[in-house]
Order: sequence, then C-alpha cells, then structure tokens
Amino acid sequence: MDPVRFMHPDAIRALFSSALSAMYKQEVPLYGDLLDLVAEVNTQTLAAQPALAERLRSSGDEQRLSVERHGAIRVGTAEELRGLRRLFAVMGMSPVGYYDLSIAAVPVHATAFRPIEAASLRANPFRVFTSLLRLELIEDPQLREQACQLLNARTIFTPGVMAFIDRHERDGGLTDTDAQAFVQEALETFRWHQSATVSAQQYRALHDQHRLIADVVAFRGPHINHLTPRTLDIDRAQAQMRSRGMTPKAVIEGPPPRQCPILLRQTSFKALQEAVTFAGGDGAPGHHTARFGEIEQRGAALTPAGKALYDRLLSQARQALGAAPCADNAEQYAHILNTVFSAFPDDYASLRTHKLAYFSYYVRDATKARGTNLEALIEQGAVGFEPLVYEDFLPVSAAGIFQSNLGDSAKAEAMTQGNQQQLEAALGARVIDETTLYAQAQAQSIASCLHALEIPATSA
Ligand code: OOG
Ligand code: NI
Repeated sequence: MDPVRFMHPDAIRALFSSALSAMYKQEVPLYGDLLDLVAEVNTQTLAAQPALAERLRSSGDEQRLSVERHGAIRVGTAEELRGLRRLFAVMGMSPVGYYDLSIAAVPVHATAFRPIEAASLRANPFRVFTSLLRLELIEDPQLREQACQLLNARTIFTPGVMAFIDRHERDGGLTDTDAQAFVQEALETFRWHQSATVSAQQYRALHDQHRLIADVVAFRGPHINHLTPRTLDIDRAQAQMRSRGMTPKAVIEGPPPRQCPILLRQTSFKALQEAVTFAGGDGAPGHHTARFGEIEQRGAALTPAGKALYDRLLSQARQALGAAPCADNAEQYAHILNTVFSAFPDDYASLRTHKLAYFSYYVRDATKARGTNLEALIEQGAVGFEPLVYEDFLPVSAAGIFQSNLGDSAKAEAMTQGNQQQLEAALGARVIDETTLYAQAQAQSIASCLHALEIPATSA
C-alpha cells in the first residue's frame, strides 16, 4: 500500500495566502490597485539598481517578491484565538512575539502567526498579525456584558474547517485533496460580512466606546482587515498612492530610509467607508470603516541592544516633534527622524561588530581559511555575512497603523499595561520569543560554516 502523502504545510500556507489575496482583491478592489502599484515600483527599482536585482536573483528572493505579504485579523474571545492557533498550525504557522497595543489606547493585545524555520520563511513568508480584544477594557459594564454575549453567540469556524483541523492533529497532516478543501473552508473565517449582527443603535453604542470594539463585535467573523505586499521602495510607493486614488496615511512607520535598512517600514492607504446593513426590523443601511491596504519594506533583525537603541531614538524623535506624527508635521517628522537616526550605524560591518543586528554567516572561499577564529576567517575573506531579515512587527508602528485606520482623532494615553500571560492563557500556548529565533539562526549559520571548514565548533 502507498504511504499516505501529506501536502507540506509550506505548500498549504502558499495556497491559502494566494486564495486569501484573491478573495481580498475581490472584496476590496483598491487592494488590487495597490498590488499593481507595488509591482510597478518594484520593476522600476530593479531596473534602476542592477546590484539589488542581482542580489535578489541569486538569493531566490526575486520569485518570492510578489508573494510576500502579511495580513491582520482581530478576534474577540479566547476560544476564537485558540481555534486560530490550531488553524494556522495546519499551515506551519506558530505564534511569535507579544504586542501590547494598549500603549496607544487600542484595547487589544496581539501575536503574529508565522513560519519559524529559515527554509519555510524562504518558501513562503506569509504571516498574520492577530489581535485579541481585551473586553475587560470596556468601561461600561452593561456594554461589556452585551459584547460578551454577542461574541459567545457566534461561531467563526465552519464545521468543515474544524473537521480538517481535527484530522490534521490526529493524522499529522492533510492529503492534497484535503488541503485544498481545508483552504476553501478556512477562507470563510476571513470573509467580509456586509450585514452586521447588531442593530444600528447597538452598533453606535459599541462604536462610541471604541471603533475597534464595533469592528470585532458587530460582525459574524473576524474579516481580514488588510493584506500587505512587499515593496522595494516604500518612499516611492507612498508618493504614488494618491495618483492611484488611494489616501495614504500621513507618515511611514518605523525607521527613516537608510543605506542598510533595519527592522520594518510600513505605510497604508486609509480604511474605506463601506456600506453595511444592520440587524433589526428594517435592516437599516449604514457604514463601517475597517478595511485597508498596506505595504512594507523589511530590513535587518536587531539584537536586544539594537532594538533598545532603535526604541530610544524613535522616542527621542517623537519627543522632539512634540506631537503625534500627522499630515501637518509629516515633513518635519521625516527631517527629525533622519537627524536623530544618524546615531544608528549605517553599514553592515559596524552593525555586526557593535552587535546591533543579527547576521547569517556563509563560507565565501574555503581556500583562504587560516586558523579557527571567526573574526580572523572574516578578515581573511574565508567567511562572509549578510543580515538576517526581520520577520516580525513593531508595537509602535502597529499602533500607528491601527490609529490611522480608526480615525486620527482616536489618539489617547496608554490605557493599561500589557499582559502577556493573559494572551497566552487565551491562546492555550506560550508565544515564541522572536529574539531567540534570530539568535538561533545566527548561531546555526556559524556552526555550519565551521563544519564546512572542518573546524571543531569549540575552537571558534
Ligand atoms: C493590525 C495593525 C498592525 C502591522 O502591520 O503592524 C499591523 C490591525 O489593524 O488589525 O498589521
Ligand atoms: Ni499590517
């Protein structure tokens, strides 16, 4: 008998990510325009920078360019979050990192489901930023109770997808046919529902407490709220959004443009106002604002020391600006950010020797190797290094993305402290610490260099 053949989780993830993109393009046609814009900018950038084009070709990143994306959803209960953990596990995605958004008065905390192995990230890096509403932050007890009831009354997973998840957990995988069907069923959880589950009046009450609460509570499921392709030139893409009928958010989140990009820069077109119908006798028409399109440009992953320097400089820049970045001070903010970040070394050699970023090491020329010391091997040209790409998110940037899509007026003080244990209890699992993943990847690359050069691991 033939052994059962399972589809690789990386392949299921690729299938799901492209099916989700197709669905979202249909739901939000402007996202399709964003994809076109990004493809054009990427083509222009590659034509203008042959060295970059060559680097992407040789690393195999060129093909991956058009499939790189992340998405985001927001759920309301522990049960929903736990279900998502099991659903994403089928596609080889694990919860990584803890993000506290209450720092920006958004009543959620979050994790990102993503592949963690280098080979899987290379195969398809699709990730989903997943937020859990913190119901305890709803002040009005009656409204909190009502939200709770609405959430408990809904089921965001189809019976079909649950059956496939069970089968995956029982058998250790899904066959090709099952995987295809699983993807179709899984899409239903992410689909937009034009009819709200609440009356216009209930919607208003939830919305007035916080726009995000209405978005999570008033619908049948956690519709995907954006997808994010990768651009090679985010400044150019941002500048061209308006000519394509998109309203860009005022500033690009993250570090300023640099020779050696670090972490993550992102921007979005602002959420669209969409027609919805409310429950109740007359199915009253109304509107809801939640869904948008985003673009991202990723750079080197930073060590804790590098991240601390980044955080310090970012808050220094914001303090110097004296207000939250917005359309009126965007130019000034860009200027301040550039000036302040001149304190962050901008060449890979310094980033490495100051231990600010993580790197992957590789054998460049084994014939040049003399001795066993890693630094000496690098100097001799025997071993080379390249930055590890940052695969995660940034809390301050995420808060900025949330804010600009919830209406810029929603700026406020931190509501409370993060509570990672609470998120993990809801998730039914610990979140993986992202720093550990980068440190491991770096250590592994060093180990395999030494192995290839036949140097005992203990001597470097
Ligand atoms: C998530 C916002 C965060 C990002 O890229 O930082 C995010 C949301 O609006 O639900 O997606
Ligand atoms: Ni995003």
